[in-house]
Amino acid sequence: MNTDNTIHTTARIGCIVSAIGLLAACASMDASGPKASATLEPRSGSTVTGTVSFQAVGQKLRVEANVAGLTPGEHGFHVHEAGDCSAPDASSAKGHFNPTGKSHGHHGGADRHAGDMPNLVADSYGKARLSAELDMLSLTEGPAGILKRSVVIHADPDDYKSQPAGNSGKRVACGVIR
Ligand SMILES: [Cu+2]
Repeated sequence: MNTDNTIHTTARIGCIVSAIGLLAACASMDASGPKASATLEPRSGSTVTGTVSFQAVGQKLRVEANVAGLTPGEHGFHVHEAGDCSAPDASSAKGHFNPTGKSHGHHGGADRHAGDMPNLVADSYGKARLSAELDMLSLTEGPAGILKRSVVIHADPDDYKSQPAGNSGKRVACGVIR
C-alpha cells in the first residue's frame, strides 16, 4: 500500500471540505506566506540568547524578535550578508545585507541597506521584544532573499546614519536564518 498517496488524498479532501465550510479560515491561510527563523547564539563574550522569526505578509516581511541577556537599552539589529556565525565575534557574518548597494540608514527610509532593522530595546532585565513589518526583504529566492543569511545584534544602539553600520559596536549575538 502506498502510504504517501493515502496522505495526499486525505489532505486534498480536507482542503475541499474547509473550502466549502470555512471560507474565512481559507482566506487567512492564503494571507500567511512562508516562514523562517533564526536561533540566536551569544558572541563576543555575551550571554545573549533568543529567537527571531520572519513571515511573509503580502509584499512585506514581518519580523518578531524575542531576546534575553542584553544590557538594558537600545541595540543595533540587522540582517547580515553571510549565514555564518562561526567566528567568536561573529565577524564571519560579514557586513549588512545590502543587495541594492546603498548606504546604511534608517529602516523607514528609502536609502538604506535592505538589512537595516529597528533597534531592539532591552528592559532593565535585559529582555527585548520587537515586532515590525519591513519591505526590501523576502523569504523567496532572488536578490531580496534572506534565507541562509544571518541576523546580528550589536552591543550599542544603531544611530541609523554612521557608515557602514550605524556605529553599533560589537556583535553580541548571531543566528543563521533557516
Ligand atoms: Cu549588524
